[in-house]
Amino acid sequence: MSGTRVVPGACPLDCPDGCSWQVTVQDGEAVALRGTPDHPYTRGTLCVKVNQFLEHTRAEDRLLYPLRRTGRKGEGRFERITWDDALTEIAQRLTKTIERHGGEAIWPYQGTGTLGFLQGLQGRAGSRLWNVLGASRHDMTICSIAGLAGLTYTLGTSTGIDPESLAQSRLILLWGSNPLTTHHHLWKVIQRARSDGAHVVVIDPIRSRSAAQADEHIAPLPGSDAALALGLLHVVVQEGAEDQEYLDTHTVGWPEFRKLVMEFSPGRAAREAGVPEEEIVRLGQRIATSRPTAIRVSQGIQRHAGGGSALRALACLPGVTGDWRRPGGGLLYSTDGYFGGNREALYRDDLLKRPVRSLSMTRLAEGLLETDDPPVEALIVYGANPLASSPDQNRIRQGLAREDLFTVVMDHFQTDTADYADIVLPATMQPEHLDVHDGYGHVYVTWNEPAVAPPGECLSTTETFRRLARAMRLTEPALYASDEQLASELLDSEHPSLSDITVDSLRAKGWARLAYPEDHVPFADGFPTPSGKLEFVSETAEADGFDAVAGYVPALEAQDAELARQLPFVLISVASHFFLNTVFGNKPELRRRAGPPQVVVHPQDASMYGITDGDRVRVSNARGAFEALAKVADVVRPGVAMSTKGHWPKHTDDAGPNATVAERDADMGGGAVFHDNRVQITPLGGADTDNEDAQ
Ligand SMILES: Nc1nc2c(c(=O)[nH]1)N[C@H]1C(S)=C(S)[C@@H](COP(=O)(O)OP(=O)(O)OC[C@H]3O[C@@H](n4cnc5c(=O)[nH]c(N)nc54)[C@H](O)[C@@H]3O)O[C@H]1N2
Ligand SMILES: Nc1nc2c(c(=O)[nH]1)N[C@H]1C(S)=C(S)[C@@H](COP(=O)(O)OP(=O)(O)OC[C@H]3O[C@@H](n4cnc5c(=O)[nH]c(N)nc54)[C@H](O)[C@@H]3O)O[C@H]1N2
Ligand code: SF4
Ligand SMILES: [Mo]
Repeated sequence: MSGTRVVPGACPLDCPDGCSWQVTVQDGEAVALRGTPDHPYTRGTLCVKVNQFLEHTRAEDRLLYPLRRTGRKGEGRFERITWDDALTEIAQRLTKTIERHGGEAIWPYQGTGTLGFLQGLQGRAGSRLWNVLGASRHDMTICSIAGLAGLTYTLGTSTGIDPESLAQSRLILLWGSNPLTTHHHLWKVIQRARSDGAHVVVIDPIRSRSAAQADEHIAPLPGSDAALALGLLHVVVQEGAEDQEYLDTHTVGWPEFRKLVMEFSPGRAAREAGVPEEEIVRLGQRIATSRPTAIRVSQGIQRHAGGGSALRALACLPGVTGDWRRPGGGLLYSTDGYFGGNREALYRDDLLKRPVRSLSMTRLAEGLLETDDPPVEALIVYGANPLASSPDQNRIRQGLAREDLFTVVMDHFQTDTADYADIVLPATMQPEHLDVHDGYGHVYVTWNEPAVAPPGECLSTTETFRRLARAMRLTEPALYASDEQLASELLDSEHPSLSDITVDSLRAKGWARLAYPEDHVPFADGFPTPSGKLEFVSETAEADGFDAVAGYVPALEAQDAELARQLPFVLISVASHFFLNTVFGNKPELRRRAGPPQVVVHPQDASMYGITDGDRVRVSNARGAFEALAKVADVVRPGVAMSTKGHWPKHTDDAGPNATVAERDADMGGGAVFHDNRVQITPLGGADTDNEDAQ
C-alpha cells in the first residue's frame, strides 16, 4: 500500500451534476482529486471550479478555530476561543431565548453550501435538534421552489426525465438553462444527441455560453416564457401535430387549455415575448415534427413573479405532443425525487411537540426586522451566506446588526455574514467528513468517505450539533446518532430505487445508479396527480387560488412599462462560470479568472445612456445600489442588463446585485424573484479616473 489509498467521495456543491470524485491520500494527506473515471455521468471530469478543491481546503484564510466577536457587528474583529466556551455560550443563549420566548425565537438558517444528506440541505442537517427545541421551521425558498410548485400542479410531482435520456432526443430546448456553466456534464449527453442529428435551441434573454454553442438562440423578454410556450403550442395545433390519442387517454382539461392556446397566436406571443413572429412559427413547426422533443429547464427562468406558472405551462408542452411517453421526450427540471432514501428518518419530525411557524429563507430581512410573536432572537446560520445571496441586502445588513440578536455562523471562511456573528464555528470540508449524496440532475447516489483528518479544530455539522445537544443537556437519544447510524437510517428504505443498494455496497464502490431501467419513462403508468393524468386544468391549483387552467402570468417589474421609464433595465444576475453561488468567491485563482464584478449592457442601450465599455457604473433602484464595471456587448438584448452572483460584497463596495433585489415572493411556493428586478445604470466616470463624485 506504501501509505497511498484512493477514497471515494462526492462533490458537495449545489450543482445538478452531483459529481462522484476520488481523493488520493498519501501518508494522511490528500494529494490528488479527480472525477471518478468509471462513473457514467461524471466520466472522470470535475469542473473549472472544483478541480482545485483540495487547494481550497488548505486555503490560508480557512477558519480553523471557534471565534468570539470582539468588535462591532459587521466589523470583522474576533478572538479565538475554545469549543467548550463556544458551546457553553451558545447553549446558555439558546436556553435563555427559549425560556423567554419559546423555541420559535430560534431561526436555524440553513443554506445550500452542501447538499449532503448528513451534513447539508438534503437531509435538513440539524433537523432533529431543531425539532426537539421547537425552533422555527426554515422554509427553503431561495432556489427552485416556484418551479417545483408549478410543475407539481401539472404533473403531480416536480421530478422530470432522466438527463441521460436526452441522448435520444431529436430536438432539445434549453429553456432558461445554461448547462455549459451550471452543469456541464449534461453537455456531453447533448453532444451525443447532436451527433445523431438532434437540433439544440437555447431560449434565454442572454446569449449564454450554451446559447453561443447551440444551433439556435431565441431571446425572449425576461418572464415571458409561458406566453412563448403558448404561442409555440398554437403553431403545433395549427400544424395538426397534437397527439389526440395521448390527450384523450393521459390528460385532463385539454378543451379548456386548447382554447387558451388558440388565443395565443404567434403574433400575440411575439408581442408578449418580444421576439420576431417568424421565430415562433419556425420553432413551433420544428416542435410539431420533432419526436421526441426534450425540454431542459433550470432554475433561472422561475425567478420572476410568474415563475411557478411558467413551469406549470412548460410541462404542458410534452402533454400536447405526447412526448411524455417517449424516451428522450418530456421535461427535466430536477431529478430530486428519484432517490427513495428515508429522509423522514433523518428529519425526525415526530420529535416536534407542537406545530411551529415557518420563516422563509428569502425573507430574512423581514424575519429579523419585522417579525414578532415571538421576535427572532437567535439566528444559527450554516451552509449559507445570506448577506451576499439573499434578497434585499441592505435590510438584511440592518437586521444582522441588531444588538439584541444572537448570531452563530458555521462556515469554512469568514464571509460577509460571518462578520456579523457573535460566535463563528469552523466547519469541516468534504474530504474531512462522512456524507451521502444524490444529484438533482442525474439518477445516481454517492458515498463520501472521510479521506483526511480535519485541520485545526474544524468539526462537521453533525458533530457540532451532537456537542451542542450535550451542552444543552438534552436527553433525546436520536440527537446522538453517529454519522454511520444516520447513513444507514437514510438508506434503510423499502423504496424500489434502493432495492440493491446497501451501506456496504455503496461504501465499497462509492456510487451506484438507482434501480431504474435504462430507458425509464417516468410517467408511462400515469401521473401522480389527483386524476392520475397530466392536468392542463388543476382543481388543486384552483383551490390554492390560481387559475384552474395552466397559463401565462407576467413578471411584475420586468413587464412594467411605467416603471421601465425610470428604471430602463431588467437586471438578470446569473451563475458565474467560476463561482458556485458565493463558494470560491474568496479563492484567488478563481477570482482572478472571474474578473471584477461586471454589468453587461447592449450597445444600443450603452449609447442611449452614455455608458462606455470599461466605465465604472452604479446600478441602482429605490432598494439599493452596487458598483460594477460596464461591459458593452450584444450578448444581452436591449433593455436587459446582466451581472453574476457569487462575488463577495466585502471585496467590492460592500454591495452586490442583491442590494437591488426585492424581498418579494414569486407566484408559487414563496420563491425569490432575483431576475424580476428593474434598475438604472449610471456611469461614475472612466475606469481610469475612478471618480466617484461624477454624477
Ligand atoms: N458555475 C456555476 N454553476 C452553478 C451555479 C453557480 O453559481 N455557478 N449555481 C448552481 C445553482 S444554486 C443553481 S440553482 C443552478 C442554476 O442553473 P441555471 O438555471 O442554468 O443558471 P442561471 O444562470 O441561474 O440561469 C440560467 C439562465 O436563465 C436565464 N433566464 C433568466 N430569466 C429568464 C427568463 O425569464 N426566461 C428565460 N427563458 N431565461 C431566463 C438567464 O439568463 C440564465 O442564462 O446552477 C448551479 N450551478
Ligand atoms: N442575485 C442573485 N442571487 C442569488 C441567485 C441568483 O441567481 N441571483 N441564486 C440563488 C440561488 S439559486 C441559491 S441556491 C442561493 C445560494 O445561497 P446560499 O445558500 O446562501 O449559498 P452561498 O451564498 O453559496 O453560501 C454557502 C455557504 O456555505 C458554506 N459551506 C459550504 N459547505 C459547508 C459545510 O459543509 N458546512 C458549513 N457549515 N458551511 C458550508 C460556504 O463556505 C458558503 O459560505 O443564492 C441565491 N442568490
Ligand atoms: S460543481 Fe458541479 S460540475 Fe463541478 S464538480 Fe461539483 S458537481 Fe461536478
Ligand atoms: Mo440554486
